[in-house]
Amino acid sequence: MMTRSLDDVPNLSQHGMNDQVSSVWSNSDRDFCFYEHANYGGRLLFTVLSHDGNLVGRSTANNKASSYKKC
Ligand SMILES: [Ca+2]
Repeated sequence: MMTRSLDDVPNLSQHGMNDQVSSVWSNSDRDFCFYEHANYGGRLLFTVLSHDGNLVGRSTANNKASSYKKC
Protein backbone atom coordinates (compact mmCIF):
# COMPACT_ATOMS: atom_id res chain seq x y z
CA MET A 1 0.00 0.00 0.00
CA MET A 2 1.47 3.26 -1.08
CA THR A 3 -0.33 6.25 0.20
CA ARG A 4 1.03 9.29 1.88
CA SER A 5 -2.36 10.54 2.77
CA LEU A 6 -2.92 11.21 6.43
CA ASP A 7 -6.63 11.54 5.83
CA ASP A 8 -9.18 8.93 6.75
CA VAL A 9 -10.16 6.75 3.80
CA PRO A 10 -13.76 5.49 3.98
CA ASN A 11 -13.48 3.48 0.78
CA LEU A 12 -10.18 2.11 -0.46
CA SER A 13 -11.71 1.20 -3.82
CA GLN A 14 -11.45 4.88 -4.63
CA HIS A 15 -7.72 4.34 -4.45
CA GLY A 16 -7.82 1.04 -6.32
CA MET A 17 -6.81 -0.68 -3.11
CA ASN A 18 -9.97 -2.41 -1.97
CA ASP A 19 -9.09 -5.82 -0.51
CA GLN A 20 -5.55 -5.39 -1.77
CA VAL A 21 -3.78 -4.09 1.31
CA SER A 22 -1.06 -6.52 2.31
CA SER A 23 1.56 -4.14 3.59
CA VAL A 24 1.24 -0.91 5.49
CA TRP A 25 3.80 1.51 6.75
CA SER A 26 2.82 4.47 8.81
CA ASN A 27 5.31 7.26 9.15
CA SER A 28 2.76 9.34 10.92
CA ASP A 29 2.51 9.94 14.63
CA ARG A 30 -1.00 8.59 14.52
CA ASP A 31 -2.32 5.07 14.74
CA PHE A 32 -4.65 3.84 12.01
CA CYS A 33 -7.46 1.31 12.30
CA PHE A 34 -8.27 -0.82 9.24
CA TYR A 35 -11.75 -2.18 8.69
CA GLU A 36 -13.13 -5.10 6.77
CA HIS A 37 -15.70 -3.12 4.80
CA ALA A 38 -16.09 0.38 3.42
CA ASN A 39 -17.17 3.21 5.70
CA TYR A 40 -15.41 1.56 8.65
CA GLY A 41 -17.84 -1.37 8.61
CA GLY A 42 -17.37 -5.00 9.41
CA ARG A 43 -14.62 -6.12 11.71
CA LEU A 44 -11.68 -4.11 12.86
CA LEU A 45 -9.00 -6.09 11.08
CA PHE A 46 -5.88 -4.59 12.51
CA THR A 47 -4.28 -1.46 13.82
CA VAL A 48 -1.13 0.05 12.40
CA LEU A 49 0.72 1.83 15.13
CA SER A 50 2.69 4.94 14.41
CA HIS A 51 6.02 4.17 12.76
CA ASP A 52 5.04 0.54 12.41
CA GLY A 53 4.19 -1.52 9.37
CA ASN A 54 4.23 -4.79 7.53
CA LEU A 55 1.32 -7.21 7.61
CA VAL A 56 3.40 -10.22 6.72
CA GLY A 57 2.42 -12.99 9.08
CA ARG A 58 -0.95 -11.42 9.79
CA SER A 59 -2.67 -13.50 7.16
CA THR A 60 -6.13 -13.06 8.64
CA ALA A 61 -5.90 -9.38 7.79
CA ASN A 62 -4.21 -9.71 4.44
CA ASN A 63 -6.13 -8.34 1.44
CA LYS A 64 -9.36 -7.70 3.29
CA ALA A 65 -9.25 -4.07 4.35
CA SER A 66 -11.68 -1.73 2.64
CA SER A 67 -11.33 1.42 4.72
CA TYR A 68 -9.18 2.97 7.40
CA LYS A 69 -9.11 5.90 9.73
CA LYS A 70 -7.10 7.38 12.53
CA CYS A 71 -7.86 5.74 15.82
CA1 LIG B 1 -13.07 -5.81 2.37
